[in-house]
Amino acid sequence: MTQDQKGRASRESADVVVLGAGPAGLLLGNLLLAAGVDCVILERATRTHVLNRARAGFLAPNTVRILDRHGLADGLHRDGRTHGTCEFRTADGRFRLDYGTLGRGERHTVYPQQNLVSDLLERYAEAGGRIRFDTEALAVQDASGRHPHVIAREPDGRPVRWDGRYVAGCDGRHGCARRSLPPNAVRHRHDHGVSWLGLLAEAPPSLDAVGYAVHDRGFAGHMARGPHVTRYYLQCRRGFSADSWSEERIWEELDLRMRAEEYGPLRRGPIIERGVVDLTCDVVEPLRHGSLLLAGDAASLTAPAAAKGANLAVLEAELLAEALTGALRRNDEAGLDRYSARSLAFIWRAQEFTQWMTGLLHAIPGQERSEGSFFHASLRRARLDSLRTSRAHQDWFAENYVGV
Ligand code: RFL
Repeated sequence: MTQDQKGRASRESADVVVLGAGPAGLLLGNLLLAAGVDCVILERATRTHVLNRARAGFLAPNTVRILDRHGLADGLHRDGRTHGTCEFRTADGRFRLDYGTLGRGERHTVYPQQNLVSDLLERYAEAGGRIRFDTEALAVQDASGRHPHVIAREPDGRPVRWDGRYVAGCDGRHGCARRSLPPNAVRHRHDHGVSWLGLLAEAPPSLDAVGYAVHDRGFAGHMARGPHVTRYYLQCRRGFSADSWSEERIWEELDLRMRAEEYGPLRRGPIIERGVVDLTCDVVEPLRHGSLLLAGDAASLTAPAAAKGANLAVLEAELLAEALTGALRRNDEAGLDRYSARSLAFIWRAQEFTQWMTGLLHAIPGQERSEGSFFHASLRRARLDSLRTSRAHQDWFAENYVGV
């Protein structure tokens, strides 16, 4: 490939141009390569950035099954830990749910997302996969026409045009695939109205369970990420700046909401990462627009309250790989025709459970002192009580909590 003499975009091609090297794009790339489908991954960030981005940690059993099915689970079996207990702490006391023994008896595997990304990247490179880091997709063009292509910017700033038969938009919530959707694409949005200060502490977990604290001052969460790193969340007001509180203030607030005085101290350590997350969600419908197909966060955003995002990304990547392989290896587009409806069924189930979980854990912000607040707080209390006492409710919770 050479740069056009007149400075126009140079041209390259692949049967499938995958945008984004997150869990969705990297799994898709691996599965396409394994099926003998020609593809390339374009990734806006640098390799170092991609390998160090700490996000999810709780992998659903279905995610592990998918990775197993394709021989991509060695790392998580070696270094991941299974996990099956969560603990709710409220003004009425605390209770534990051993969800690994409830419902279908399934457990999470705790394995940091950046480790999964690193495994997938390594396997993709070993298989000879093409990937361009530091290359930002700017627009997907002619997706419903005869010459679908992606205009991208190379690391040196020069434009490049990638022709493909299909474009897989796996470039997340702020990616180019979403910006390139035609006007008939619908984006259903919902704002849970809640924000979290997300924290990563270089400290061992403080309890052997996922901790959910429901407190008058707001929700607090505790999730192990490994023996030396723990994720904490503190509900905060919208517009809160992540740097507003000192580390001391953060630990005091966590102690208070997690009721450390009653249930034991939290193990402190330096806060190595912090950021504010607004709990919003959306779903794009449909997920196919001609040759452009969306997967992962590009297809749907779920608020992190129920840890569904990375798991949906893996599930959709497998469905999309199957569908693209059918189209390119067998000249059969039936799978692509079904892709959107099949994925959306899982997406809406995940959204529904996330909505339920968000309602369980939070007071409605801004309405704490309003007329309806007592009613809402009492409903939440009744819901927690039902979860504490009803085996049927616990089985339902377990099935939805670990499932996608
Ligand atoms: P990603 O991981 O965002 O990857 C998208 C990639 O696309 C690149 N990109 C572009 N590349 C080229 N051109 C462009 N124009 C581009 N624009 C963007 C980006 O650099 C990036 O590399 O999307 P993907 O693959 O769909 O995966 C989704 C998951 O990352 C996400 O759903 C989860 O992290 C959500 N999530 C959790 N999910 C779980 O299942 N379990 C959890 O425990 C969990 N914890 C979390 C989470 C998300 C969090 N944040 C981000 C709010 C905890 C947190 C704090």
